[in-house]
Amino acid sequence: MSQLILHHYPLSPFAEKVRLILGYKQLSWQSVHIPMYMPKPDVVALTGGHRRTPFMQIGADIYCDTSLICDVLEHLAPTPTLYPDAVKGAARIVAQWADSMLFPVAMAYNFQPAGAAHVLQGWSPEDVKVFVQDRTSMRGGAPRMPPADALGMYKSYLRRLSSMLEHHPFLLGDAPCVADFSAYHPTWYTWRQVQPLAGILDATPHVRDWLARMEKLGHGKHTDISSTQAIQIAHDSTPFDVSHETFVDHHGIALGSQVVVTAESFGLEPTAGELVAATRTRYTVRRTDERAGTVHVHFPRVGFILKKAE
Ligand SMILES: N[C@@H](CCC(=O)N[C@@H](CS)C(=O)NCC(=O)O)C(=O)O
Repeated sequence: MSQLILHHYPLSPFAEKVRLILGYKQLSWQSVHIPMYMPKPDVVALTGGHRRTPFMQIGADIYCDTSLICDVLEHLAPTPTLYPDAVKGAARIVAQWADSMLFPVAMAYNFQPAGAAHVLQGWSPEDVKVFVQDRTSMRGGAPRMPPADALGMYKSYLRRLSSMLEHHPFLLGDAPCVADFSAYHPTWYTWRQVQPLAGILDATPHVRDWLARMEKLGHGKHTDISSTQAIQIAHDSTPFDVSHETFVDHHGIALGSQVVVTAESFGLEPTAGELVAATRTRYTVRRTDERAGTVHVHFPRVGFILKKAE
């Protein structure tokens, strides 16, 4: 099998979720650093439009969204599991809560003026301006949550996590599961990236200790490659055959149709191509790029909208 390639940047919380899972599963991988904001021509050459961070590549197969990346990594390396049998449903539900509720609250807290100044120190004023504009337009122009509201919500969420850690070392038991990785990345950001604001964690020592336990899992073994090399790898590879996968149709869109897949919210750049698979849990779109050749781009159903191309 081709190497796992993670396209990411060091400051990305969602990328930290995947890096730590790669460490937990002791996988070796190749690392491509991508830009933090648009334009991202080498990202789009592979994904066809989707611009969120991170995404994973295996040869000519591109996996978007960390929930799908988790499933793919679990399939490739089932042990240790992200979905322990006894808490399978709860693990996914808590992970989804952390990714969609805890994350924006934590980031609104982390990016209050003192946090933003810390993270962006050393950036040129032009870079800061472009970054802020990029994230504002990703939110559809909506303002970030006011810091005072974020503070109260974040404190409540940290207390809830702390309660979960009172009787065992990880959120749902004696070993980490997907919920731990999802709750880790926004709190890791507070702890490791915005130290001036990390005092908020002092009120929940269980959470602090758990962060330290999680960090020890590491990132696995990785080597750096360039985005040009990654595109060449895609170009020289053939996507996995998906023709045997059971087709599940909820849209009245036949396989072979030209479709567009878009995230449900935040970062709405669409990916267009031919629908070649739609399973219970994911869509696969086949597209051809001048530089990357023919690739299969995979999206989870949860969080994405499938439409027939106009
Ligand atoms: N649901 C997505 C969320 C990913 C996400 O929001 N990533 C942030 C970075 S942590 C992002 O894409 N920011 C804009 C960018 O990197 O261009 C996932 O699980 O992968």
